Amino acid sequence: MEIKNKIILAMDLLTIDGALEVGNSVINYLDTIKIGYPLALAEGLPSIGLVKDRFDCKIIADFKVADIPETNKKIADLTFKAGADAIIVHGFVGPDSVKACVDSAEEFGTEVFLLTEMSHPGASRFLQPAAEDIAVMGMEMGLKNYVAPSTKPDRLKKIREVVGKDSFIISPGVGVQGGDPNQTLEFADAIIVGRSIYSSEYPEEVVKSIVDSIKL
Ligand code: FNU
Repeated sequence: MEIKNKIILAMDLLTIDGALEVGNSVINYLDTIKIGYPLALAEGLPSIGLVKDRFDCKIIADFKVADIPETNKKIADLTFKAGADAIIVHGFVGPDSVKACVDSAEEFGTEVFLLTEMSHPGASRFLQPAAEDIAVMGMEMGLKNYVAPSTKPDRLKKIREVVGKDSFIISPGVGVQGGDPNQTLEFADAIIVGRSIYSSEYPEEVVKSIVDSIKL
């Protein structure tokens, strides 16, 4: 996926009006927006199409899909039907569950991002010990896109080693969670930033300063 300025905005606002307002002020600097449960549950699945149409941008649906294959397929089908260009899928559920989402993406001509390890401290207990194996599974399945944490550069580096230079890694946790844009981009292809941008009084200035600070 081509991502302008290597920044994905995590649009975790709770109203579509708020989301559109933030989008308006930053859309000149980015072309990819991540919509997750906060906005989709607050405003419904049509918020995906609404944001996509308003800003003519790519939408990554962060639904961390983690169910049995049959249910995963339904979730992915509905998400892509709503206009998402990609969906984030948990890897720990195993290859059959992930494949159900890949099958859906192939039908819709869209993409799957495989979540390997998460950015919050608690992820070290269960997910971290499995993360490299999840990445290995992704490579065995021929997947190209991965999610790995910016808050743990050593772990991000490890995941990069497993998936190789030709894979595409997007990395959440930059800003409020403590991740640094440039350090993250040593190993990731794009950063995901939410609160630092949308909670700021001046979202445009924040995005601009991140873009300026990134050595493109
Ligand atoms: P911000 N997110 C995350 N860590 O933070 N999808 C993960 O490991 C992961 C994610 C999401 O902290 C999180 O849900 F897999 O405000 C939020 O939407 O910058 C965004 O990335 C980070 O938001």
